[in-house]
Amino acid sequence: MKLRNIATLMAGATATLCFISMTGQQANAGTIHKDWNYSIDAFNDGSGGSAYEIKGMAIKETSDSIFVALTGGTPLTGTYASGAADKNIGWGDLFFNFTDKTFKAASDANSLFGIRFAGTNDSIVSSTGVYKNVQAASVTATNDGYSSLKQYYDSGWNKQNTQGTDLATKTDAYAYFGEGSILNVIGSGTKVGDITMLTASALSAAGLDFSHFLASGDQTIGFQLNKSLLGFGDYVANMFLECGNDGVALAGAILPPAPVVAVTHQVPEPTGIAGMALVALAFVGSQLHKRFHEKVTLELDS
Ligand SMILES: [Ca+2]
Ligand SMILES: [Ca+2]
Ligand SMILES: [Ca+2]
Repeated sequence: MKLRNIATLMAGATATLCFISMTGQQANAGTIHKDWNYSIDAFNDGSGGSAYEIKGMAIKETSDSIFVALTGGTPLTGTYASGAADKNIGWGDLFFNFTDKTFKAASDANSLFGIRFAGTNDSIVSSTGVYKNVQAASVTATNDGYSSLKQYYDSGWNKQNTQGTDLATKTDAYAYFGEGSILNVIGSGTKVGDITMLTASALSAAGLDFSHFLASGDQTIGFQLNKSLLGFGDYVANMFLECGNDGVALAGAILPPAPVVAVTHQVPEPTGIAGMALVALAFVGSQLHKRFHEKVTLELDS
């Protein structure tokens, strides 16, 4: 049975499901397989050949970590390209948008999270890691790439699942990204922490299995980060190559952190109306988190 994406599961639990509101329609959700949430990209929309062909993205959440994996034909250090300023075209940076805004609007508001995972790419920020308050920038011009998303599509690369199964059509892509510049690296932001790159065997041990979708690329890249470095709730994550020759997006949700409600005998009991309000707030918070978690678990089990 094809399970619905967590973002879709959360539609009833949250007032604003950003993905649906942005695209104006129900997300064509990805698939949960062995605790990973997958978005499988078109296998024939990588302009320039197999070295620029993304096949999919997957994300897994544990109690304290987020695992990310990308697969396709592009090595982590990129591939030789005579037309690029640095003679190399590689992966762009990964973005997380937890807002209910489009990608461009969230970028303009410095509201994105960004992860630079490719240490040799043309990201504007100087080191790999996780960044908050991010505004995105485009490096397609110095990577022999497309001047706009419209130019990419007008060149004949509009295929089914163009930005993965979660952002499947050109119409959806335009609604989310706009038709203008392909913003594919972190332009500015505040670094909040590092990532840990993972080997293929570590990814397999964590349950990653692109072969289940016949989507194993020659290059599979994965990393892990502390969950506390990111936001929580519904998100859209996405990545474009430095040239804009291919891109993929994935919709999902990260559970909110559990509220701290433990009160020991050493802590004076709250007194008065303010204290009672605090206790009530803690109780409501714990119940909401419990219901949130039960709902996701029930839906995934069904
Ligand atoms: Ca592709
Ligand atoms: Ca480059
Ligand atoms: Ca694509």
